[in-house]
Amino acid sequence: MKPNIIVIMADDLGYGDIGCYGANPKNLKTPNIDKLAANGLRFTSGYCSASTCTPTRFSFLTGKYAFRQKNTGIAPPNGPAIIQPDVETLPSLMKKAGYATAVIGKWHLGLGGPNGPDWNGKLKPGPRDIGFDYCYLLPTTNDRVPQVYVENSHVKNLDPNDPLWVGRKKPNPEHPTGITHRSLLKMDWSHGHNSTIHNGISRIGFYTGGHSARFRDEDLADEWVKQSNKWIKANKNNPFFLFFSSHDLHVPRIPHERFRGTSALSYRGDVIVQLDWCVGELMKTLDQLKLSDNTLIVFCSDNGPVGDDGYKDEALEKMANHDPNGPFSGGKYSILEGGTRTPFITYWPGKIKQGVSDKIVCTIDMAASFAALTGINLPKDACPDSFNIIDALLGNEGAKGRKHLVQQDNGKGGNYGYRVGKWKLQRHDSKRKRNVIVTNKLASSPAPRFALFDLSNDVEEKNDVSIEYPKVFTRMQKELQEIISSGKSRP
Ligand code: NG6
Ligand code: CA
Repeated sequence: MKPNIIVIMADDLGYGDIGCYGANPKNLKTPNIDKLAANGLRFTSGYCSASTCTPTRFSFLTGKYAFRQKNTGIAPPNGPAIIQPDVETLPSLMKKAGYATAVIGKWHLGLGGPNGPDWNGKLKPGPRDIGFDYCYLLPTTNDRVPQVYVENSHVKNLDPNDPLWVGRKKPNPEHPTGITHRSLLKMDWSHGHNSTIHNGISRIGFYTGGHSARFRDEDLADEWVKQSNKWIKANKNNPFFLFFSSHDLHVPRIPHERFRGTSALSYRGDVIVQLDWCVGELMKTLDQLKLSDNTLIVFCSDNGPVGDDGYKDEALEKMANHDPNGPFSGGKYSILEGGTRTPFITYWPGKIKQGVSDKIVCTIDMAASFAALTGINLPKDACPDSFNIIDALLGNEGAKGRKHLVQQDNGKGGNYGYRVGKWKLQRHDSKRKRNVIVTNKLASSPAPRFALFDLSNDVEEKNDVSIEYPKVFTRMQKELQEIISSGKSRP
């Protein structure tokens, strides 16, 4: 039988945030994720496509660099569907291979037509129009309104007598916000995040109504696990593809009560422990159903780490000696390695040998790779930047991984990283370099338009060697421009 595939994508999880990538057990423990690594393949050059959420998720599902399409930057609460129904996607390929497909967790790729989501009606197009049979979603991120689940094409538990309204402007002068009712908040904001209040936390955007549909932040992780277990059980007799899209550790970081204080850090540490628990629960379910030996699990992240991302949750103050970005510089919002080089583990008992791989692999490659794994022909123009690197993902002898990779920050027209072997080219079209995790507060410093680094002795990207290696420097600039201009990078 064809193997089941589960992709577990963490949110804002950095390279150094978990035990098997060097996190000190005195700060936090991640035994379940570590178990994946201890019995699977841990990549040291595993990447997501971008250093923010929406473009990475877009690329993951479409196999296309997000800088090729407008509106792929961080999606707002009322953003329309970004991936159009006629596009070949990872889940549509899996369907061709006979798989049942589902996404459970954070979506953040827009819902509905050009005017955005019809919250009280049918949320179409959505995941079910691009290849998922089933979806159970947090529509955007939990720091954005509204706090409701979307099951398939509808807001779950919505009472028609209390319609849900979502907007960008304050609906009436009395509407309580993080500014007018700041003293009532259970977690204060530090920048942005000061509009409508729900569950004692103010958010980005405004909403009213839909009270029966609203959830508690504390319960999200439990809900993803519960719904995933249910779906896996219902599909245990056929091959399935599950995109488990965790919200941990995105802000607002609100662990369930039972996870509070489980790390020696702030809530940021506690929600990593919570994420690890989710991984353990999924593995337990697979074991119970005797599916473990026939299931490939990929564990990854959607962008690098950030300390203060808009709430006063003491993430920075209580970081102790924890290195969220491991040995790298930069994090979320940055094209430095810390922005996109993130945990990446493949696990398939009996099939993948335990080990550590230095091959370059990226979340964007899962489309072409899983098509190959499941015997599906990838149409020539589909998923134009996705490479079949299944050999590298499975740790097969002689596997090569990617030759080159473009990294980006947010949306179209931003900054780029371009990695080829040990070389890393930085291209800053915006002329600012973001190095968020170190200095924080979205700190940015002036950056030259182009710079070159030798990652074999400078993973921190500190010494620009463009003058020493002029040929490499100009060749890589040219190649990057060709990849950007040509509309595709897979031959
Ligand atoms: C930013 C938010 C940040 C986070 C990010 C998206 C402010 C000041 N900052 O605009 O908190 O939500 O968007 O993160 O509002 S992502 O991981 O989903 O890309
Ligand atoms: Ca993210």
